[in-house]
Amino acid sequence: MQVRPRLSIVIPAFNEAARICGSLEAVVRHFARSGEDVEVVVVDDGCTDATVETVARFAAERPPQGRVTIGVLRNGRNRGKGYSVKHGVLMARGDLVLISDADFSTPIDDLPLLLQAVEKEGYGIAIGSRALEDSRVEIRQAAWREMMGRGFNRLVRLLTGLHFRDTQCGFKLVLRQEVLPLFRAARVERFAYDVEILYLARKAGVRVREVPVRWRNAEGTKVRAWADSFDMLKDTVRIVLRDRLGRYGRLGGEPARADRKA
Ligand SMILES: Nc1nc2c(ncn2[C@@H]2O[C@H](COP(=O)(O)OP(=O)(O)O)[C@@H](O)[C@H]2O)c(=O)[nH]1
Ligand SMILES: [Mg+2]
Repeated sequence: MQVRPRLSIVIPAFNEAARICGSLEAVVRHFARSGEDVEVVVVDDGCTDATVETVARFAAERPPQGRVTIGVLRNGRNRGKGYSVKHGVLMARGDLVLISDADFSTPIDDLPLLLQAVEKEGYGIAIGSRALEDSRVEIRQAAWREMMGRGFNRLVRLLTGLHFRDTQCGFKLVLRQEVLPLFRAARVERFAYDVEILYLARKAGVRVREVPVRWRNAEGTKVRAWADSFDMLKDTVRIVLRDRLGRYGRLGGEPARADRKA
């Protein structure tokens, strides 16, 4: 069996047969020269297309280079991006976990920016951001998505008191040991999962750094304009209510401490 990787890459995937191979190729290329052990975990979120077969074929046919292993984790049915990321992070074996959308709109080459924050500056979480002065948005999202993104982030700041400019960028790096209690407590299964993790991070005292990254928006988004925006807002309100009602309990309680000793 492969030695425990330093880095796991969790990719939530819902019907990504058309977009996933280019992403996996870029990942393999990125690590080809480094020789480090990297584990890619594609989380099959109840795909009804050929995502799983496509990933399996890629993993089987890829000429061995570097030490990247590629596996698929299955949700059994469609549960949502948040559930998929949680499933992936809980099962990942690396000390560091990169969470990325299947289309890698933020290229893997920007990983060192996040590593700098977590490995060198001591943050538990580094989140890619498209909304900071130094962010490099080279291919923009559709105007309605940008507007929705800005509006949603404003509401998140208002409702939660968090200060981030862009909670929703699909490129985040976490220190697994520090975030395990957060992901264990997390309940949001769809697109507002990021808000919940950031909210719980503040509650648990896990330090978060927002890092400006590149964004070359890939076509083929599956986010639905109205239905998903409404869900995200509803879930954000629920996060705050759940917390007020004490439902998140003591983060970093017994299981997390036991983990830390392991
Ligand atoms: N739409 C959708 N995406 C999901 C789901 N579960 C996991 N995902 C993944 O979540 C990510 C969303 O990325 P994308 O559609 O490119 O969103 P965008 O870049 O924000 O427009 C992709 O990797 C999807 O495959 C789901 O149930 N619905
Ligand atoms: Mg995308």
